[in-house]
Amino acid sequence: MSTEQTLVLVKPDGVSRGLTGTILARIEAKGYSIVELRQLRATRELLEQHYAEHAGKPFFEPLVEFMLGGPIVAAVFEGQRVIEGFRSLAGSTEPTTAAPGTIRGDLGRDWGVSVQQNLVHGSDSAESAEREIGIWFA
Ligand code: RTP
Ligand code: MG
Repeated sequence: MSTEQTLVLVKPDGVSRGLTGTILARIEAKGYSIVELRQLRATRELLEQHYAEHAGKPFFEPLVEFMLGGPIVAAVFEGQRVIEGFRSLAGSTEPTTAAPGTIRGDLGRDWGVSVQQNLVHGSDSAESAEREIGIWFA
């Protein structure tokens, strides 16, 4: 299988808790390589593009507000099956019940807010990865 790339975001909760290094180290330790890395403040326009599939859902506006709330670290990681591999490493969406051993399961929990603050984002398919890398690394 040929090498592929995925977009990873350390969301504002991960950056503000000082977990950027820990999270990036876990991904590198699994054997994936960083090919792009930057910290930035997202704009509403950027987030509306990134989360277009969720437009209109009840959590959309709280999600955008959360993602506007602080700096984000965006990275492109590369390796065989990295899209699937990173999502496995990240764990399921809800951090309270994400499996121990995963980023969300080990480092996250419910904070009683209106949206899941779950530390990371990872592209869910090759098409999403190409689209999202184009948004964050235009
Ligand atoms: P991601 O896209 O961030 O990698 O996470 P995911 O696939 O596991 O989750 P997805 O369903 O794509 O939802 C995107 C993000 O929206 C927030 N969310 N909160 N009901 C809720 O509180 C809720 N549902 C979704 C999470 O931050 C989730 O990662
Ligand atoms: Mg998703």
